[in-house]
Amino acid sequence: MREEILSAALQSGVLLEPRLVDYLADREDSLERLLAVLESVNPRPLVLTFEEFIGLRAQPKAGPEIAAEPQAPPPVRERQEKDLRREYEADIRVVKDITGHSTCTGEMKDFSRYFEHRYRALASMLRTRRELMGAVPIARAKKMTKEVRLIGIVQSVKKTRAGHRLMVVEDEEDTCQVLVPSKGPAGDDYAVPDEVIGVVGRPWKDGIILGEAIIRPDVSPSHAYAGAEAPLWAAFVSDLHVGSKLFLEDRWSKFVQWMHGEEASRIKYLVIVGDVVDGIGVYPRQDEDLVLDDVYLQYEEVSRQMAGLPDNVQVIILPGNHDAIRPAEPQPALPAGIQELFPDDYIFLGNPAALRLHGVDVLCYHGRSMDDFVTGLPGMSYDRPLAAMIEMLRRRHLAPFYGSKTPLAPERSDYMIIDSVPSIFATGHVHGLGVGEYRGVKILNSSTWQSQTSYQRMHNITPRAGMVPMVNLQTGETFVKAF
Ligand code: D5M
Ligand code: FE
Ligand code: ZN
Repeated sequence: MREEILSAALQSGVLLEPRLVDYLADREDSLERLLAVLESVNPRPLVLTFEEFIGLRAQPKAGPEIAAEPQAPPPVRERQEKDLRREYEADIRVVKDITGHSTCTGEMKDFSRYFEHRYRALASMLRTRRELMGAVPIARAKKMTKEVRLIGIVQSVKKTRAGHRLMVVEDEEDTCQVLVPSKGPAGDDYAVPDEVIGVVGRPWKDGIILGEAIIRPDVSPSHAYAGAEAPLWAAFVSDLHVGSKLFLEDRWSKFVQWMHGEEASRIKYLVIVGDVVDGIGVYPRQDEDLVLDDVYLQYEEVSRQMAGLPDNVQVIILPGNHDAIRPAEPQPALPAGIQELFPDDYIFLGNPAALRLHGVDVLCYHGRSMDDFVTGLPGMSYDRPLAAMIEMLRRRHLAPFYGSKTPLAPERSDYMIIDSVPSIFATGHVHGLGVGEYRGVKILNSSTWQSQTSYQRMHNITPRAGMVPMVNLQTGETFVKAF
């Protein structure tokens, strides 16, 4: 089959992405599907990617696999006069989202431009910090004899034999070494590779600077939650992993039914922060965990699972690392061919996305970089996702680590920078749960609807499934409901 597919593609003058070849190789109807897609695209791309292929399958397949209607009739709505969702139209402004703006071609100049932008944007935030008044370029800092203040991007961090940390820090012209003594004032303040920091220190020897304080752009201590005028709530879910044998359909249906009740009548927004489907080929031997091994069918099933939600709830969907879109962040919204499977009023955004719900700034990010924070920063763990989210806010960056577990696309500007501090910051990914606050920012991590996979068991990750954090947009009050 593999050879037939490759030769069909070759004859059409199109190269296939290896992931797409793998996807097609073990499917019976793949040759005809591929030919149909190749027929329908004009102009033909030089390389056909997996996402494009999925996106181009715009015609829903006829067939008995997926019922068009939810199997159970929706519950009768109680006390409709209290349904504020009818009174208030959705009010959404997308503030920042890569969708439609990606320019990344993966060339060398993209990388340097990307890091230049990262450095400049974060350095200008750092320059407003009192501690960094009078910060000088590294080239000058190296020649100073008294206290030095500088701003740089962390190129590397090494632990010395004596247990201190030696960093190489870089700005636009020069680099220097900064030694942070383990027992010094900054001894427990760990910098991670590729983050932009301010250093306050003094010259030591051999051009090395002794770091006494590491300054982060951070959130101002006076930042306060800025609420909406309308008494509406937003609920956050993620990591449904539909298509997996371990998708918790019963608990998800309970949530859908609960959304019809009086208790939920103020929930205007349902934000899904990624990993809507389980996808295919995302982790080793995933096929053993799947009930639907076609990603398109998985999305059809998601659509069916969501069809029972009340009409006036505004659904917003972002992709995660299991979804059918490029894995490199920032990820654009799900492709049109998948969006078509859902009602017209659903809103599909990229990951991350900064938006305004009824005037309240909400930053949504699936949370892949938590894998890097957990491995790269002491004190972090998968069962305390809020701790990693606070580290993102302190660094004003969602994913500082470049070339680690989080794949990053070097776009013209760094979409992972938190350039304006939101009132609500929501993530998913770790299949945990967390609701808290950091300097007036409500921080939420939104659970999962998948029970533990063998892969997660191996990595000692215990999910906390079926929990829904929600926020009162007006007051910032939070609430978690278990299903
Ligand atoms: O992520 C589900 C959980 O699995 C989450 O806690 C992260 C963890 N995970 C995902 N990928 C890895 C790797 N490569 N190493 C260790 N842990 C990982 P999900 O995105 O749903 O698969
Ligand atoms: Fe997930
Ligand atoms: Zn994930």
